[in-house]
Amino acid sequence: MATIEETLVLVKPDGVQRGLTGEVLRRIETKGYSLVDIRLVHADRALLSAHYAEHEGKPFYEGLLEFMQSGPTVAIRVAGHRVIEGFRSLAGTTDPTTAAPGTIRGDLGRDWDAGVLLNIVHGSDSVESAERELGIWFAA
Ligand code: DAT
Ligand code: MG
Repeated sequence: MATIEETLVLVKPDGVQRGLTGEVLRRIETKGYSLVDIRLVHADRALLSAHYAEHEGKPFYEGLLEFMQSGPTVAIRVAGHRVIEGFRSLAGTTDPTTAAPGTIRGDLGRDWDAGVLLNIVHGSDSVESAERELGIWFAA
């Protein structure tokens, strides 16, 4: 039997500002995953440059860090078998304009011409990313 995985889900500042935190939590819970920990974080540049290290140097990087500092983020530790790929499936693909209907990004997101894609949620993409990111957002 596989061990229970944990993943980091973020309701990003656009999702929090639009009042979608409850809707994201509802989708996680109705899928059957467990909420293990949750906190509201107003992220600073140091936290975000650690979280988004893989994207440093990309054209959208500065805009992404600026947007992520524009308001509070809700960080959630979520547990369940195969929850890492399961939440990525619930979230949908990166671009909300073309993300499949039925997904969080497909149902709730759109293009706002913001320079960076505003897509409501983040979900870790691998076991290694999840461990690293949970350590960043849930540091003591
Ligand atoms: P994901 O969040 O689906 O894992 P990612 O890790 O490639 O996507 O990118 C991180 C975030 O950066 C993404 O949620 C939105 C933004 N982003 C990615 N690619 C972008 C692009 N080409 N233009 C603008 N913003 C982008
Ligand atoms: Mg990613």
